[in-house]
Amino acid sequence: MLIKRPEDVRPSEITEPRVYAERRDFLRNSAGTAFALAAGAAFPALLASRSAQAAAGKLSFAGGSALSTDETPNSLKDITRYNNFYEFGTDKEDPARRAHTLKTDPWTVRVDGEVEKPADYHLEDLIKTSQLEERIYRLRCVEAWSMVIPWVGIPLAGLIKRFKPTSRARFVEFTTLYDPEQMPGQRSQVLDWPYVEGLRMDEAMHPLTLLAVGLYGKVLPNQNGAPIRLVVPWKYGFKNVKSIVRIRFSNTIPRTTWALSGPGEYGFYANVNPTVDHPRWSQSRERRIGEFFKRKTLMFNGYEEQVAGLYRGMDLRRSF
Ligand SMILES: Nc1nc2c(c(=O)[nH]1)N[C@H]1C(S)=C(S)[C@@H](COP(=O)(O)O)O[C@H]1N2
Ligand SMILES: [Mo]
Repeated sequence: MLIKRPEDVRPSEITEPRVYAERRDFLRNSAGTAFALAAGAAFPALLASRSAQAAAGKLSFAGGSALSTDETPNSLKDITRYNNFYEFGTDKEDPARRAHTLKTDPWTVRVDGEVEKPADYHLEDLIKTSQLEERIYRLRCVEAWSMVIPWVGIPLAGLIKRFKPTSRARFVEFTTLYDPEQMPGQRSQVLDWPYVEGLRMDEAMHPLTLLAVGLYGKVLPNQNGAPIRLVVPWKYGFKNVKSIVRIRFSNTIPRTTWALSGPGEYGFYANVNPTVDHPRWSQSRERRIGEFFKRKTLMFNGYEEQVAGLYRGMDLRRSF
């Protein structure tokens, strides 16, 4: 990002996504899955079996969301070996090699600020009491590469309602774990740690916005932001903050890591916008990892129909 220019990536094999799509169709067509999900909140026995599944790395979730793209997901290999996670180094291959030092269980998420009842939540409890959904989304990095990723996550809007923000809450701030022992990249000053990102309340409440806890049907690999990370598909990748330990509601705009480190380069909104270039490179095209030719970048990363209304009347050149 600040460090590197977009780089070329060799195409890689994409057999895996096809196999996965077949498995998904199978799940979607099996009535049992739908029943288990609908009943999940009501029956402790099913909850127990769900956490047993989680222990095995699998997750129960509803598939086939109307909000998913029908594009072919990138391979698990691409998604887990080409990452941005500066807490584990600035090279794309660093997180896959080094993120095993992150301990994700037990994990607590602090909810505070402008909420009726600030509290610490055990992640396990949040997952057990939520309906997980699969959402296949495009991810567009500000470095002009992109991927398609089958997330499993919790729609953020439902959680926020449970947290009961006060009427003063206008923004939501998300903070990554700070622990240089587990996250060796934090020993270098490449960013101002901990990594912080934020959304306006209406963005956080948008039905597309997800807190991902899995991908390809299994719990999140560490390098992808385990155990819980934000996914906002119409924004540049850096908004999708990983390994979240704190969700704070505030009345004032959060001081976000990339906007602080390069105010002229990374805005608070960070909406994907092919007509507003990054000062050091064009944003009009992108390379889908695994493909050779570049493709056009779409306004709001292709989610214009769903989200343009959030920004009506705003000057997107100034509020970039
Ligand atoms: N805590 C933290 N979150 C982060 C980052 C990071 O360095 N640290 N990188 C961001 C960037 S720039 C991108 S493109 C996405 C990459 O997510 P992925 O590796 O799961 O594809 O994570 C985002 N979230
Ligand atoms: Mo990114």
